[in-house]
Amino acid sequence: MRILTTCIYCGCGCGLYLESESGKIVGSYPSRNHPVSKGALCVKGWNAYEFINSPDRLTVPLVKSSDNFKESGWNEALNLVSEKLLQIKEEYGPDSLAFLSSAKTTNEENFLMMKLARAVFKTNNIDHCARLCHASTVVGLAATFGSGAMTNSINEFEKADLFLVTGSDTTEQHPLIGSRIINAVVDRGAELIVVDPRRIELTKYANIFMQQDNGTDVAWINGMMNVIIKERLYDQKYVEERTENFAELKEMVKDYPPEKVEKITKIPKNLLIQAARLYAQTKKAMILYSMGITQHTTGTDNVKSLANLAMLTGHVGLPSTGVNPLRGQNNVQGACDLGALPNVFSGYQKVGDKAVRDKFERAWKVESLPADPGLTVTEIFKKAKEGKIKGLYIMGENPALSDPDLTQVRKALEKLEFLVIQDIFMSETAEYADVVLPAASFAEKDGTFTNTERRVQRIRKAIEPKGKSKPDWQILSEIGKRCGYSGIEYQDPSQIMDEIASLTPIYGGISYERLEPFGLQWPCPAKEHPGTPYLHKDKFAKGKGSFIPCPYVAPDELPDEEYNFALSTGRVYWHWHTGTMSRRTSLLDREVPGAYVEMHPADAEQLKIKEGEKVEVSSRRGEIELAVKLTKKVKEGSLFIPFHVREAAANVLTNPAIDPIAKIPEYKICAAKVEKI
Ligand SMILES: Nc1nc2c(c(=O)[nH]1)N[C@H]1C(S)=C(S)[C@@H](COP(=O)(O)OP(=O)(O)OC[C@H]3O[C@@H](n4cnc5c(=O)[nH]c(N)nc54)[C@H](O)[C@@H]3O)O[C@H]1N2
Ligand SMILES: Nc1nc2c(c(=O)[nH]1)N[C@H]1C(S)=C(S)[C@@H](COP(=O)(O)OP(=O)(O)OC[C@H]3O[C@@H](n4cnc5c(=O)[nH]c(N)nc54)[C@H](O)[C@@H]3O)O[C@H]1N2
Ligand code: SF4
Ligand SMILES: [Mo]
Repeated sequence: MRILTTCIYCGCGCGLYLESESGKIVGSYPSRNHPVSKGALCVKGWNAYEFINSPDRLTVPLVKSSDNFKESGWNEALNLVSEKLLQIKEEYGPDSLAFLSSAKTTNEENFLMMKLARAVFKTNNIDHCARLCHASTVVGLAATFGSGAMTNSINEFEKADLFLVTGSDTTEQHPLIGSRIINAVVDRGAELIVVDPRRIELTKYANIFMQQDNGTDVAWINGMMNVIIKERLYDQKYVEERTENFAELKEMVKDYPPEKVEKITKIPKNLLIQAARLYAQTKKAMILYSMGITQHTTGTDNVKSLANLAMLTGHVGLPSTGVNPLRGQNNVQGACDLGALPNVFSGYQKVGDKAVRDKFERAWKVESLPADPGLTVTEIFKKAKEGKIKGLYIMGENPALSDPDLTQVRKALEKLEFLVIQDIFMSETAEYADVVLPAASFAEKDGTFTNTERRVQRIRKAIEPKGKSKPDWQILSEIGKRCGYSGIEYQDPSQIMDEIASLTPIYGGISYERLEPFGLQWPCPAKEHPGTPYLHKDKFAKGKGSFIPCPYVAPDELPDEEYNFALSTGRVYWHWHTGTMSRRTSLLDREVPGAYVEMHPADAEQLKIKEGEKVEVSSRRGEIELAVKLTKKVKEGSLFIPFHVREAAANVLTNPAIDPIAKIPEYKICAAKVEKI
């Protein structure tokens, strides 16, 4: 039997069929009519089933006693979790608890986790991996445009005349979007500008490739605006009618002539001028970006600068234009939309707004909801290490591998009085847990995911949960009930969606019935609303678009004499983050079986290092051993390590310094050295 569902891996949100035979998933196949994937899948989509059957799946609850895990019944485990969390709340106060929600789980499950944190435990300490990912997008685009989501849609790529891609290795990380770009360039002659410190696959198709130093994005973006204003190539009518603060922007970018930008970024000034002219003079021009822009101590400034550039040229609020953050996890857009963030309820409604709190208090039948914004992921671990966070509940995240500066993260996990992990596998983080709750996988439950273009789509149950595992929404609801709260009982996830729609204006018109067959794009405020392919038509979500001038600030840690390389981290096509799923998929693991560091051949020659040799890479925070991969993809003086492999975890090295507003860590540059072993 084949059931139509949505891919569990990336934010493209491809449609796929899971094929089951005698209660087991045996294959995954593309959907021809799906509006995003149109009959294609990448290698992860084709193989998005093997891990479901893995013998390593968690199938029973586990409770730790004297350093060993013992199998337990659900009743015993759920009672223990509820009692212990209530006890910590009573003894140390609600804000000694924290919750990490999950961009791997459904919208309904994220909504329930934030309901549990806020309504039952009375804390706003709830966050998730968006903090490590697009937190700078959420605040940067909200400040400039009034909405922190991708402005346009994937299908609009087909009519675009230019793509400016920066900090996104699109063909590896959003493959089905990457192939749309390549098709537009090859079939229709669309222009492509790539700005990336690495010579990524897309550079082969680019008209202009600008290879800047890591962490210098504000400078080249200001430089492009300098040229555009000087040569009067900006959209004066648009700027006058639809934006505010132009004078301040103009004044600030005067300070970024191409000669100066070349010194900061290493981008040849003539190339920058050429790129500025081309982007400004092409009507249907789309900006696409991802982690190379967001994961910096200046991540928010980077995002605001791209928004400034797009508004200056009138490239927002029209089809095939816009500022398009490519969201990473299958449901990270949804986890943000549903309020798994410390400062907002679902639909970005602020916890500090009394009218909003009143609305949720009435609907949830609770006396009070907390008003002060809670802690972010990065702050939660800091406070845990200080002993101020005592209890942590993590659903579907693996911070013991994915957070920066792992030595400190692991100290924080050890210090906790009580840690609950709800996962499908025994992750590295689960090893620190007091209780491990086995969750059902995406193939074993109903729900919805929201992809990068705001498309809310169904996932559908194809088989029964493995062993005694349960869907996350049922587990959360059981915990709530055991804490004495009856307002968290549901027969079916569609009822949770009805509650979401009643409380969340951007999801107001969404119901399971209306999501057939391929979903709806929010904002969808009413039952008869068709959904919204692109945002900010005629006016910005916040009224006038705001130019926010951002001067260039250097990264927190730059190479020096001792740590002489600029180390950047990221991903490869074949693997998924901490590898819990992709390393349990034979084909993917065969293609990339272990850890490696990319190094330029010229650097290797100087250090007398050969292809495949083992080296020690170290930073001020730790060291790892891994093989060298020689490639001209990285610049001389730079290194790149995919962070997927626990045996040589890149995050032992990374810098935990954060952006002051978005609190996102600087994963994309720190100082490191390499030694032959
Ligand atoms: N195969 C696979 N796909 C994935 C994922 C995965 O784990 N595996 N994860 C998903 C998730 S959650 C996310 S967030 C996305 C991430 O998707 P991407 O952001 O595309 O992936 P990254 O490898 O983190 O790095 C992006 C690019 O930023 C560039 N870069 C590094 N430093 C800088 C800089 O200072 N400035 C600029 N402009 N660019 C820089 C890198 O060279 C790289 O090309 O991928 C999603 N898709
Ligand atoms: N050095 C470095 N570090 C980074 C980054 C980087 O570029 N460089 N990128 C950062 C970014 S952008 C991101 S998004 C994070 C990702 O960091 P994480 O979210 O911690 O990484 P994942 O491996 O995706 O973890 C997801 C977990 O969910 C589990 N899971 C899967 N399905 C389900 C389910 O249905 N229910 C439950 N309960 N669990 C499930 C998986 O087994 C896994 O343990 O990493 C960040 N870390
Ligand atoms: S592009 Fe993303 S959503 Fe599509 S099949 Fe590949 S991993 Fe899945
Ligand atoms: Mo991400």
